[in-house]
Amino acid sequence: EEANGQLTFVGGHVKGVAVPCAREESEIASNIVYHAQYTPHFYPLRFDQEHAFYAAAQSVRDYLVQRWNSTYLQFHKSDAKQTYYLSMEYLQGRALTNAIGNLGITDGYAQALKSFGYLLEDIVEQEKDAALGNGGLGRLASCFLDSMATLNLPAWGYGLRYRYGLFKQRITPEGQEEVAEDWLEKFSPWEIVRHDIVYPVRFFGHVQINPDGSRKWVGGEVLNALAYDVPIPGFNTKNTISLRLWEAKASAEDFNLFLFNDGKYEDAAHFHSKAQQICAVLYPGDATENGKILRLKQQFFLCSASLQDIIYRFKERRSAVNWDNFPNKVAVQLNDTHPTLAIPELMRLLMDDGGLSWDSAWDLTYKTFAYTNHTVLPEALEKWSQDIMRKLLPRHFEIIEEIDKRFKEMVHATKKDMAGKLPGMQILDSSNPQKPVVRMANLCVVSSHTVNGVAQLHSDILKAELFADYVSIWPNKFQNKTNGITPRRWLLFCNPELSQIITKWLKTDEWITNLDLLSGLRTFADNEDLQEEWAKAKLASKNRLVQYVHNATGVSIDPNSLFDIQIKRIHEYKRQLLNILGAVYRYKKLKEMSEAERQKVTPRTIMIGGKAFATYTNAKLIVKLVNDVGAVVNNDPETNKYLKIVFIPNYNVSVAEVLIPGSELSQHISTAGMEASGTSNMKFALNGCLIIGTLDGANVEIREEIGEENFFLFGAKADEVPRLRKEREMGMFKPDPRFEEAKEFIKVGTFGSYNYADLLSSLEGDSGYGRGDYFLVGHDFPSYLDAQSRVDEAYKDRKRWLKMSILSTAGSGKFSSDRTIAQYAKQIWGIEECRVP
Ligand code: T68
Repeated sequence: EEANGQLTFVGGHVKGVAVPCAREESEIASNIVYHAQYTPHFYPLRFDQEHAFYAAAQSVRDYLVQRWNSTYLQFHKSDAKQTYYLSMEYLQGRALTNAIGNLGITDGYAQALKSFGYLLEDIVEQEKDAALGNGGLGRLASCFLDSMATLNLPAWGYGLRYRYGLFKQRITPEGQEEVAEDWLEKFSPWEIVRHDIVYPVRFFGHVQINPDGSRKWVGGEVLNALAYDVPIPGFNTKNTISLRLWEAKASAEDFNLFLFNDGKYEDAAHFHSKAQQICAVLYPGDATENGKILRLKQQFFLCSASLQDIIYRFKERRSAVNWDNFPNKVAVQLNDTHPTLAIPELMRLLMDDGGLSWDSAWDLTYKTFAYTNHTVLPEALEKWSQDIMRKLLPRHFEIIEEIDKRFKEMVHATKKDMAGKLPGMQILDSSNPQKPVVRMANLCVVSSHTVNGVAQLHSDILKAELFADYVSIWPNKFQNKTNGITPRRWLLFCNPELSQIITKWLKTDEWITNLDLLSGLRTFADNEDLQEEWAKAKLASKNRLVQYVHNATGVSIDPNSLFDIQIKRIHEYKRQLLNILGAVYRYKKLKEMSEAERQKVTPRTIMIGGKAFATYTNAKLIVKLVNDVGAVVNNDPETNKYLKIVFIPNYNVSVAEVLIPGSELSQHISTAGMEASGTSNMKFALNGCLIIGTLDGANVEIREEIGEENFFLFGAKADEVPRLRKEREMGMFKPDPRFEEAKEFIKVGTFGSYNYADLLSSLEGDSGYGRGDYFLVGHDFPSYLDAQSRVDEAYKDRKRWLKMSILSTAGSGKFSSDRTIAQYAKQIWGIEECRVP
């Protein structure tokens, strides 16, 4: 409050006019004050941490808007070929640290906020995670956007603006509870609504045949797609690309005033409520028919709006439309099969709106699309009921039938020897007359010029198994693009201590955009000075993690114990059960030891975090089991100096940013052949964390890069798995007594009264649904324990451990998403740099 009785903001002392996009501390401070005053979302007499966050974020947005506009203009003027990444999911996490870091204004913001009495660390904590994704697939899309911008590539992302993203996980005595997470509660300061970018999207209706034989989709319900842009800044470049998220809207004309005035409020707003349903939640449960239709509507909504926008931009950039040029200007990447409907939608737009013949439209469509597969799990391969598809999208169903028919004709005409394989290859599968389906992966393979897997082993499995028959038809269609992660978010910003040390020892910070330079650390892996600095940085991160765990769970953990972490979606194939059974065995042995024996044991803190899909019973039981085990173990005064087991609740991107820098060992222990790639393995290795893991997904390549002596390997190999399953079915499996001991210790009620017999029975029996240990936990258990003993031994030798840790970081260069995206750009998309001067 000033002397004249006027009320003013904290920071109101800052003089000078707001200068958007300033780099001076005092100007930045003015900009923050400006936004606090003139972008009024808050009660004006309050300038608390939350208000400071929103004002700061809005001032940062000014830079982004300016750069976004220059980038758009640059792409427009150069008319470069542009990639459009279509994904139903983006796991963006928080944006403030990343934005100011990429713009190079972190210090200015830290200083400016300090002048108001705030710490930047506290202000960034105010931001809610944007969690418009489930897991690895969504986070990969977000890392890719960061790399596309940083590499100055003409590329954009398209997605959906879900009102509620991934649920918040609450842990109760019953286990996991899902709560809707309102990331838009206050509003998101990063998105810019584009009221002038609106496209109609139709559902249902019927196909009209015109006198000239052409076809038109008419009738049904029409909703509008409205664009929201989230600017994505590149690192150390002006280029700022866009993540365009679509929201569904009904038009004013669809609001029935007559019904409303008649008191029928719900009927009056019928279409408005239909529109709201589309973007209400990420991955609506699809157990019911309604749920299935809604999910398919979401997918089509993304595809139709995005393709209309792509075609609009193609036309905007030239005076006369020559469709032949379309694939020279447009590349579309399908992030798994979820956006497959973009294929028939482009066919429809080209033929029914553009007047092209089937052959021309097909030629352009084929040259436009490429498809990335992220899984070989049969239950995750999308199949849509033909009945639902015909009803919701009658014209697209016709087009899919025609694609299928022509594919079969082509095989009969040119690949006669493959005709016998058509039942597995064709798109429409009507083998079960009760439930005829459309196989989306087959549609993608048949209609795309390139198909890729996400790690070498996975791509090899695709070629040898899932897509083997297609390889004989199109031997050159299949590629590998090993996943990557952005080193900005996953090292530079989340682990500033380690980043500084790396820059100091490499004498350059160019590793930030050329991650292969990390290999330069190998020379110093034995250097004691580096090792001491390295250990100090790790301890600082561990201490931050100790604080975090205490705040989140109330459990105190010892920063001198070995921090052992497994964080990922809870799934039986990822084998959190193997981890917890190993932990239970460790606890039992500790109980049996004398105190003198215990003192020789390497103290451990095992942390497990992850969300279970709401209807996945066994995954939810695993969450409960970990919590129940932790409650007993952590409160056992005899052993809790040597072992703690903590379930980290509500695992998400910003939690990962605290956990990964503080980790020393991380577990990537899926049944070989089942994890397509994994990407957190790359994040851990990059942060100097050692890996215990199977030869699965990208683990194989990580181990190659960092050296087998620096990787704790165990378990069956992918090519042994089918035989092991068969032997099990034939009753030939003899479980290790230690495995039986661990299970028994749970069954007798050591960890409470809940009866885990149902969960544990999945590991028992020879075969059968949910039985017979499909994921080979029992088979791999002894070699897992063995690898864990090697970990304990290695940790006792501090110098050796530090060396291995340094070599992990040094060998992580390959796993930058900059490398991955550069390969996509060159080998799939055919696009080149287009840099804002
Ligand atoms: C993951 N897949 C793979 N799927 O499991 C992982 N699925 O190995 C890989 O590293 C990652 O993709 C990136 O390539 C997923 O995350 C999903 O989230 C998903 C979502 C909806 C439907 C099916």
